[in-house]
Amino acid sequence: MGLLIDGRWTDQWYDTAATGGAFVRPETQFRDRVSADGSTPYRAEPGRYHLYVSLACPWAHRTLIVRALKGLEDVLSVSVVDPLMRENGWELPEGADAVNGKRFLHEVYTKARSDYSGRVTVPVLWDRRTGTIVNNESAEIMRMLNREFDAYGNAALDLCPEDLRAEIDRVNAFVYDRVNNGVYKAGFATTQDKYDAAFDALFAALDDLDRRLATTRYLVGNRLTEADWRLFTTLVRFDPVYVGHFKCNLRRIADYANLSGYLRDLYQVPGVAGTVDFDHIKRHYYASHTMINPTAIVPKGPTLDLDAPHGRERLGPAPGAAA
Ligand SMILES: N[C@@H](CCC(=O)N[C@@H](CS)C(=O)NCC(=O)O)C(=O)O
Repeated sequence: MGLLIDGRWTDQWYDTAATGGAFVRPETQFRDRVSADGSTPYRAEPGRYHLYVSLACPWAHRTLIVRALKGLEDVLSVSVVDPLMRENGWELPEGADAVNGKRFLHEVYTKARSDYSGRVTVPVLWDRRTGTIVNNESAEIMRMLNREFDAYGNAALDLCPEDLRAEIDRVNAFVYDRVNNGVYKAGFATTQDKYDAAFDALFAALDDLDRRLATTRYLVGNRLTEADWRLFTTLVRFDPVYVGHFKCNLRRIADYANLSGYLRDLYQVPGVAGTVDFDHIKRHYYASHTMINPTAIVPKGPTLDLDAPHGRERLGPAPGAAA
């Protein structure tokens, strides 16, 4: 694990000394936009863009879900990095990078910007035409895939309808801070008080979401939206990884009356299960973060049955009707 400093790879762990033991996620740097109408330098075109992802990473996973639900598999190609992220950061297995032929993801970053300084993260949206990174912020990539490629994908599905947008943004901000990033704040904290604070905030938020999902099938407007998918990628990793590896062990998702069925409901939406890879998920976390788990042993459990009935039909419309 490391980062680029003036275009040179340096192997070092997150610096929590500067923040009193707290994990603080750095700002993402590539923030350009693909546009349907060519109003930005990056016009949406089939076959032009490429996505670098890790199947382990919850942020990259969100973009893969939108790609699948919007039927963009043939429009947007994908490279999957190796689940292990060690001293060279993310690595591309032999033959995985059909676009740039690179071995390390940091080489893709320096191809885009030779003096780049910062972390080398997934997902990355690459433009074959101009040979650069358009964007490496999953929240923004999700929005682009939801709307800008509608000429080539499932235009009938809108995961962020205008009338729900303000509420989606509000829920996203809460879920991001307390849950998506909350598990990392607990897991990467290097002092007891920062861990305790992140832990308490996380479980208070999960309790709150569980109450909210007692009466509605989905988080916003009782339609299946981006807000649900952003929560889903953390929930699906929770019991197999965050409970043990990140010490988020007050409760499992399986113990929650409503979140447990909600997780299965989302998992069973056609196209979604194919984006979930528990082998990559477990191997990445347990075997990459050797300062948390020095032996790199990957636990065999728990047993999960996300195909079991979820019983949430009575609370709202089926996912297809939510379009
Ligand atoms: N803000 C970014 C965060 C992405 C992110 O942190 N990805 C992790 C994997 S889960 C990563 O690549 N970490 C490598 C590192 O921090 O060096 C996004 O949502 O796209």
